Amino acid sequence: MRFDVLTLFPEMFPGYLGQSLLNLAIERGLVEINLHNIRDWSKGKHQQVDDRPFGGGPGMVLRVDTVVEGVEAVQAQGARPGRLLLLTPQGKRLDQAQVEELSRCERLVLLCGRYEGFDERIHEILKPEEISIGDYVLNGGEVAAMVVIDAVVRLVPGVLGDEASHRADSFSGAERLLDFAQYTRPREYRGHVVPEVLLSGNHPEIARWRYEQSLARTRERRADLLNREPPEATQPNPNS
Ligand code: 6GU
Repeated sequence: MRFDVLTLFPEMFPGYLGQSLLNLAIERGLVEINLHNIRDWSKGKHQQVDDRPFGGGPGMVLRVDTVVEGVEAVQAQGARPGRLLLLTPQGKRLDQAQVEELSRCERLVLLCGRYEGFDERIHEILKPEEISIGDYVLNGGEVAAMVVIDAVVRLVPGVLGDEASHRADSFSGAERLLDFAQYTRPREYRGHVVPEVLLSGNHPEIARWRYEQSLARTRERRADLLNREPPEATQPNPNS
């Protein structure tokens, strides 16, 4: 799977990309990540990528010409343009169903902005899918792009050591419940003990206990997950 990231701060990514699971996926050739500096498509000797908003107001706005030309140049590299995602707090909030769908794409192009925003014509011309990672404001889309890459890459076949392990994750599968509590040695620590059932060797009993745990925890912490519609079936996108 190929990712292309367009950002004003490509230097934010290598530390994160060198992290073990991702680095392994890159070394095994399962994942390719290309970083592009939006500034490379700026014009004039000042290499200005943003400007003051027409009509006044605070902050700066990313220029339409620089961004459109940068995205088009990156999309033209490679056999297919891929799916264009724009990271913005105005976007649709990312969830595991969308992560699963994105993990089936061959190529994703991620466009990171600053929170003052993009010239509106960028949206009109490029028609990106807009993604937010939650209801709070970040200084830029870079951390959000890393979140998208992290969540998607672990679903790429061969990346996780144990293929079964992500099927048991919170939010995956038809039933979207929080994970059950896990324990390892020691059996007792500062008077806190491991639940007896987990030491019983009775696997049907353990499975039942874990399910009840998940359900109780979800009811307590995230009741909103219990009243949701099942995830929609999604259509493959011919560009990605
Ligand atoms: Cl994708 N970008 C920014 N700047 N802030 C966010 C976000 C994205 N998602 C949540 N907050």
